[in-house]
Amino acid sequence: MARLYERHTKRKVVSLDGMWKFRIDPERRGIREKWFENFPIDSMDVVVPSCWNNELGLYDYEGCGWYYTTFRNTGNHMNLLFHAVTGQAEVYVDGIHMGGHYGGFTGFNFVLRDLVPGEHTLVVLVDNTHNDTDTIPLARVDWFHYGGITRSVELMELPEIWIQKHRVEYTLSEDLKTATLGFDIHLEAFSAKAAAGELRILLNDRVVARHALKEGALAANVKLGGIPVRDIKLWDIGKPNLYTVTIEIDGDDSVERIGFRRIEAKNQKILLNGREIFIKGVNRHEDHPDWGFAIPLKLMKRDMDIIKEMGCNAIRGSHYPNSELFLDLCDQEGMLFWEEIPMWQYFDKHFKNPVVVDRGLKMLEEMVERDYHRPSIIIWSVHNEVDSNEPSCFDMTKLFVEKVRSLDSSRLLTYASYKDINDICFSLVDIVCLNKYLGWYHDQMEDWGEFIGKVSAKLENEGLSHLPMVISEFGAAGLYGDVTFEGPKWTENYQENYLNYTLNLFLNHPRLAGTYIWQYCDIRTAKEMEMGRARSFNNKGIVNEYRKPKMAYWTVKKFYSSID
Ligand code: ADA
Repeated sequence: MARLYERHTKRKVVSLDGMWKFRIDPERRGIREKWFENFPIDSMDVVVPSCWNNELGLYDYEGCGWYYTTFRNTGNHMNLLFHAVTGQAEVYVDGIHMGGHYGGFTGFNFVLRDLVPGEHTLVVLVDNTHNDTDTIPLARVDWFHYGGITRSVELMELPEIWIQKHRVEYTLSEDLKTATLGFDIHLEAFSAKAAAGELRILLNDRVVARHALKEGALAANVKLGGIPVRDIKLWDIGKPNLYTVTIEIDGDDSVERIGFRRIEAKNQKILLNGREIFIKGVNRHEDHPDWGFAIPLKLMKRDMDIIKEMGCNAIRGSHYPNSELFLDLCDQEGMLFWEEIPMWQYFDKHFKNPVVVDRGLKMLEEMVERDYHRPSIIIWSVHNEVDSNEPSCFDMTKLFVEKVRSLDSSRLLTYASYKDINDICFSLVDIVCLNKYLGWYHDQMEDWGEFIGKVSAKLENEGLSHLPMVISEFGAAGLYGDVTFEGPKWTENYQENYLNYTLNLFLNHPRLAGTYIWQYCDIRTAKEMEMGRARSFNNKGIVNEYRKPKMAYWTVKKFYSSID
């Protein structure tokens, strides 16, 4: 399953999820031996989507892997859509290279035109290698580089004229009672003979606009605006009022879900629909010992239920664009979301590397274009714990921020900083987000008050005192089941005591607009980090990797449930 609602009612959509053939390629022989034409017979049967690291014997494998399946096409033109393939993907249909895609957490597609009816082969090379020079993410990260076709694959039959992409925008009246809709729609035709007809826009199945299409155009851009929607029901935390927008032409349609809401940063506060909110957040990786990144819907729902039960109103998708299924859940359950690209702990040499900068820009573009319509997403973040005290970082961050703002000016923009009083990039963003582990890696938890004061004074001195401050990461490890009278570091007691102290300080601190606890669940870490991580896991989860609660769960619930 790719999404929680039907995005096309007129297209025939076939899921290619299921059993595929798979073979690892550690020596990278597949290209020269043309596996895309003759797939090796000594391959194994795997489920797509999944991570190959969850196959027996491949727990640690990072490298290249090849997938093979067949499909039958019913129509002349098909859209082949991958929702995520880790690292670099190369796609072959009937032995012909369709193209590739870089980036493991956003989708990509190929339009297969004039396909002869019958059976076709589909072969995918997945290169999940990372380095310390120019991949995003780098090899050294604090999560595991699971490999594979980790999210769904779909095949859609395309009519002669089809809706290639669309953007639904809206403005809200000051009293938040009326929305004005705007549309930017791109149509493609496979032949000039294709009949055009009429384009219609429906809001909750009611036609709100019509537009006559010109005959004979091979491509068309339709811009419509000024369409009023009165007495709107706002989307809000725990009140997920969603509207269905259908863009329809004679042979095709595209369905989008939107929510009317306004997010602002003003006078050190974050406002949702004109109301000051305190972000009660948690950092969540998409990780589980049995599924890796390829988490099934039921587990996503369980995570959402536990996070809501804990009193959270926000989730940070640390540290990459999440599954669209999980984001659909956030939209329909009224959960705020922070989305980012996996630029984790980069430094000067990377900021000056055009490959890194270009890849980062492309990932930001794909993330915003993919998830623009989601009411749950209130924050876009451009990197995590990079050397933002470097002038070269300021230059790169400026490019990244300009790219995101050019695609979407309606959301808050930030990055997660661990340079705090030495950071030189805060002027570029809407909110200041700080990752700090006082009382875990260094210093004492009692140093937090002074730390917040120092950063606040820095912002004051730089004329940035209007920016809200959020603690975007804080926490301590607690090994599940390790409970002692003394409660030293690594015990559940220490973690519980740590979160008790910090949440009590943060939730009552006038200068803070929110907190994201590190982290929701224990996760597997990369081999580059394992010597600093008991069990080769990051153990700062409030629940363990099997979602079993630690002592800290009830402390978080006490604090997060005590305020709105
Ligand atoms: C950093 C990083 C997280 C995690 C955390 C930790 O803040 O952003 O991904 O590694 O530290 O557990 O130390």
